[in-house]
Amino acid sequence: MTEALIVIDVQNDFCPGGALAVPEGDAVVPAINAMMDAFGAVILTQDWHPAGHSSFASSHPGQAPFGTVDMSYGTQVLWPDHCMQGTKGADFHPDLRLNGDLIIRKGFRPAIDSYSAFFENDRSTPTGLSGYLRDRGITRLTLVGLATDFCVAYSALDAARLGFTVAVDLAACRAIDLDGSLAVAMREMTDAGVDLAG
Ligand code: VGL
Ligand code: ZN
Repeated sequence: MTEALIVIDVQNDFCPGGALAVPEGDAVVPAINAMMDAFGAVILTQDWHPAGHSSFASSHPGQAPFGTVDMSYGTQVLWPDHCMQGTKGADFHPDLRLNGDLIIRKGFRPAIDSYSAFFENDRSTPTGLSGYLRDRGITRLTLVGLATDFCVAYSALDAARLGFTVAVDLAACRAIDLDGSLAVAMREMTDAGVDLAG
């Protein structure tokens, strides 16, 4: 049976020197490259924001990065401008193998953020990935990439909710850890039945 490797947001802006650098973000690249051949399907996600995206602090006068605002779909963390469409920051890390079957872009709607590979942050607008996986008969997923406590965790929780069998290989993930967000994410993933390997 086909198992998919879902590689979350291994992009320059999430690596050291990038606009929203995750500590040791680039350290996941060799591990992920080495894993790819063991999976029957490899899917890459790419955070892909238009200029002026509503998740950027710069779009909210008087707000600073890492604060929060209330949006129609709930609380949204405000980020530095990052992963803007067509910029070097939005490119995949130059050493990441790009032998994926599918690249799924997310966060392209100006008024809503999308951490998860499956749903935007309203937890209901689909990206289409679930249908793609189901059409290919894929029921088991391993998630890796950046950041453990945001896009990886949201993707893992949505995948579990959708009925996929989900593992997160923590050795091939790195976290932002904003105000305890990593501990919360770990507990939520454990409670959802996600296998936290690595
Ligand atoms: C991410 C914050 C904003 C992530 C993306 O990939 O975890 N985090 N956009
Ligand atoms: Zn983003």
